[in-house]
Amino acid sequence: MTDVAARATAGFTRQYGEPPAGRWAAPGRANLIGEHTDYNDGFVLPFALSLRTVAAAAPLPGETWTVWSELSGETVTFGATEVAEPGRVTGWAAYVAGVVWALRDAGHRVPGARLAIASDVPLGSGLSSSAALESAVLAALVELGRLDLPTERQPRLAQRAENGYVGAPTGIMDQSAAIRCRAGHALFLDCRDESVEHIPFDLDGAGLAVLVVDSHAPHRHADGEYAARRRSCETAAELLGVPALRDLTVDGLDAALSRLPDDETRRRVRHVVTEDQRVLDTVALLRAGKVREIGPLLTASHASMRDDFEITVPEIDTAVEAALAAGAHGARMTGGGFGGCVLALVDADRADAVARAVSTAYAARGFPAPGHVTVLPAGGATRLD
Ligand code: GAF
Repeated sequence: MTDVAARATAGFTRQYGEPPAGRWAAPGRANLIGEHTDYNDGFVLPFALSLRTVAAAAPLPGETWTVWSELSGETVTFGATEVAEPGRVTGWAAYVAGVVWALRDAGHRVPGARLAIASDVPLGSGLSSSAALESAVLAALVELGRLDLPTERQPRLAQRAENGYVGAPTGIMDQSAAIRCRAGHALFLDCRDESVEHIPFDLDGAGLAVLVVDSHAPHRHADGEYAARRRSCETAAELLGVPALRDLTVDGLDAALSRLPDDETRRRVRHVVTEDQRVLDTVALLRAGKVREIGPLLTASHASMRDDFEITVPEIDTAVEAALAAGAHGARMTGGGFGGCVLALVDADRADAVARAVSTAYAARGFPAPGHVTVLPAGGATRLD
């Protein structure tokens, strides 16, 4: 298939009869560690993928937005009425309308535009295709309209599009990764104050690779279960009298857990508090150049998601177990859960063998064949020309 930017340009030219004024790209992401910590004001450590979504765009006079998507083959047009209130545009175009809505709601004069979207980020794989779409569209509109919205404030706005317009109660991680990541680095983000540190993540230098396995498991009840996890965490923070679970520490964990009413809530809290600590420990190792040594933290994160947060599924657990048995230094599910992808830290020359071992384990359990790809940390949203 041709390059994603070329496909966006060709789509634009075919749909609108003229070339775009520019092309803006935003990546999907894998989260190295720190799952379901973002909406608890905690820490995350994602990195951007070289898989990207590209928005080719040109300004239009007035308040009309027309968007074509390669994936659906549809063109959707909406105007001021549809972006006056959340929910009026639905389906994939809601992510685009949501960005326009959130910008206008924040007081920006959003230029009308024509857009064409092409993407290499797989949908529904937990690699954050929605944040890539929002972030590419946002970058295009900010530049076309010369809007006063510095990069570090863009993730919050893209998140608002998703929370307020699309109606998904997600945290700030995915949009931050899509917008703020740097090539060769993981993004250490404090989700409370949105401060970031770019942590060198030199896989090549360490002779390592990150293998991403797409479980191809159907997302089971992902939306409802995600919202339920978020509610449990917020209720627990309220019961414990802290602004967010981030305010608990591993040292004070047992005392905090003893004040909670039921075992399920205790397990949810234990996941979040220990996961925050695992992010800090991972960052400390990476700062010291100890890349291989983060493996056990990744695997511990997976166990916590499986046993305490209960967001994994059999296909995902099978992939993690098979990768570890085949010699991965660590492996964990990445993303919101209930399907999606696993990442495994492997010796570069073992990546194929580990991928084969996962496929064999899948076949033995009768699961449809998984996908796999090795990835390197890439950069965040950018204008292409
Ligand atoms: C999804 C959400 F969009 C993120 O905000 C984050 O909560 C993640 O699940 C879990 O870590 O990707």
